[in-house]
Amino acid sequence: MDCIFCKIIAAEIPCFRLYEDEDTLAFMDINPASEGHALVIPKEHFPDVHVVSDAAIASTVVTAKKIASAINKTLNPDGMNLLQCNGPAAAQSVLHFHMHVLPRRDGDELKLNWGLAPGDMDAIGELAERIRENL
Ligand code: DGP
Repeated sequence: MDCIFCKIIAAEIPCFRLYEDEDTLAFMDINPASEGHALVIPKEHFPDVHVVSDAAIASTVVTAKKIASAINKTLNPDGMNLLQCNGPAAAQSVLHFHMHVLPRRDGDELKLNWGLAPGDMDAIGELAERIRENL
């Protein structure tokens, strides 16, 4: 299947991996909307919330909580959004169900549909290591 996240799960393309269990994978977003932006996905492929299984969404949310906690310890942000997008108007760009874990800073003015811009891979990799230490 031509799905970038399925390829990440299969280790066909690299990622800054944070956590993995039988059902889910968490890794850093390479187009971060904020410092520490991470993604959590079910290993089973579902395009969006309308078709994801109850088991897959449940395990994804549990892993997102774990990742949010580790990011909180690592970066001590002022807030955090757990966000999930479906369809073009909601700016879903990857059709594999995923949750964004988005650390927030006071006054960062982050809006929905924030747009994709590549991050600094060295900084993202270094941050992934720090977050993993807090898992
Ligand atoms: P969404 O726009 O809600 O579908 O979010 C998809 C996110 O996935 C977006 O923030 C950018 C990120 N992304 C896209 N391709 C890759 C990739 O190859 N690796 C990683 N780590 N993130 C990716």
